[in-house]
Amino acid sequence: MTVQQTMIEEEEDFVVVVAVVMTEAEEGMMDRGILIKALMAKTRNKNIQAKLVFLGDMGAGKTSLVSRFVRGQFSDFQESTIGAAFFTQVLSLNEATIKLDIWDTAGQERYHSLAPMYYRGAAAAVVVYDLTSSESFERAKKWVQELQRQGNPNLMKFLVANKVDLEEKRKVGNEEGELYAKENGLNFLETSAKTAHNVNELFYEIAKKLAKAAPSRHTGMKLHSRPQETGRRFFCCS
Ligand SMILES: Nc1nc2c(ncn2[C@@H]2O[C@H](COP(=O)(O)OP(=O)(O)O)[C@@H](O)[C@H]2O)c(=O)[nH]1
Ligand SMILES: [Mg+2]
Repeated sequence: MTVQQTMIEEEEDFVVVVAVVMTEAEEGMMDRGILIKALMAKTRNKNIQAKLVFLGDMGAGKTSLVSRFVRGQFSDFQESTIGAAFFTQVLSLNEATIKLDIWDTAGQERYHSLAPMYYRGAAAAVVVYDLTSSESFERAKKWVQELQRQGNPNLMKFLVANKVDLEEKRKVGNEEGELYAKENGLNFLETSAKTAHNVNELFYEIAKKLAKAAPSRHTGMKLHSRPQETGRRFFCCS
């Protein structure tokens, strides 16, 4: 029995590799060209690479949400992020394979000037607040305003109320968050990085919306906004 690795498609740094396990008999019978064509037909869905940025007050749970999703872990003693942290995660949907480049920013004021670097090139932004803190919600609103003023107009925006496991300490009602999101054209979700409530849902919802927004016929596209001078904005397909 042999394992053949067949490169189906290459798009700069996004390569789809399919491993095929065949017996020797099958190997003898199988024409490699036919095999590759069959695999290509099977995997001919969209390959999308998208930049996703997490914004919000320090302590809201940005790193915990990303860590819960990417590593399946949660720590009650999560260290503060310095500057920003980068993660990648590949999500497979029926209609697309999405590689998310996730930027988890630090919430501290002293890093604020760095934020545009992260959200300007993003396809989607998640603004997180801690539902046990009204200040955190106010800070989230400031981030939303900044995105609306300076971000890409096509940027997909999500508002996330985190720490829903701390119901007894809740300061921001579900309706309050939902209403603000609705009025400002944001998608809204309440999550808990601690219990994992709605965490997968958040990332898959983002992925689904990105897949839907991407043009349907091409493969290997990148969902990053391009600088204004290129004359192309938001979805640019290489
Ligand atoms: N109870 C609870 N605590 C959380 C949750 N998410 C994060 N935390 C805690 O809140 C603190 C700040 O989290 P962190 O992810 O560092 O926030 P960030 O500054 O936004 O990245 C840490 O002590 C986490 O353990 C949650 O969903 N529930
Ligand atoms: Mg952090």
